[in-house]
Amino acid sequence: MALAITKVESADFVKGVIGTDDVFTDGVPEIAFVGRSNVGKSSLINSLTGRKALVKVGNKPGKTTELNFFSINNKKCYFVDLPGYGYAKATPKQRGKIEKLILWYLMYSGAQPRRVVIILDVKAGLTDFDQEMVCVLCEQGHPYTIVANKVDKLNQKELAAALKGIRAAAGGAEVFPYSTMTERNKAELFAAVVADEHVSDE
Ligand SMILES: Nc1nc2c(ncn2[C@@H]2O[C@H](COP(=O)(O)OP(=O)(O)OP(=O)(O)O)[C@@H](O)[C@H]2O)c(=O)[nH]1
Ligand SMILES: [Mg+2]
Repeated sequence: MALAITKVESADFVKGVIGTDDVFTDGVPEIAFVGRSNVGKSSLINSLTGRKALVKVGNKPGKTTELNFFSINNKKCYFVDLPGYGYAKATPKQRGKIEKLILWYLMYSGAQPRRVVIILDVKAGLTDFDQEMVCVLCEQGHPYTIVANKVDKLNQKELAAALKGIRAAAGGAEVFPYSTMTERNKAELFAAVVADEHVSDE
């Protein structure tokens, strides 16, 4: 069934989690946001919730090391902001820890996210770990949508070429071009990701 959320009325930080927790199994549907460090995960959550500063943006890349839960409309659903992977300045140990936490969340935490949003920088395309993410999501049967963010950085021709490359690499997955700066097509993205209007499940 589609989530009955057509508009965000409230958005509140609940908690940051790094291991087993009731929040994974409390029956509140989850929408998870994953992607490389700095691609705009937190900006996307701010954009979709219409809050400028619900989640801190950009000031300390690689500093988020927890799974951060936000309650939307008094626990109609959670948005889960995941730590970014592949942060260039992180040590291999820090990077390994974050990758493990993300994989643990998707495979063993007991969470059944309604949808996982994989965010990319449209200029960078799908990286190796993004591809691994796609494989894990397929294996786990978690529905996902790829958002190619920061389209404001490309002209029309560059954008068409970049999206073609991403779609080819993504093997038929839904790829949604977006910019948290212009917020063009926000209503469509909201419908696809939050209201899940394209899903006609049991
Ligand atoms: N040009 C452009 N910049 C963007 C866009 N979205 C986010 N940014 C910028 O990209 C930087 C990173 O944004 P964040 O939202 O903090 O990215 P993140 O993925 O949450 O980063 P981590 O939490 O470090 O993993 C910030 O400087 C944002 O202002 C966009 O659509 N276009
Ligand atoms: Mg962030």
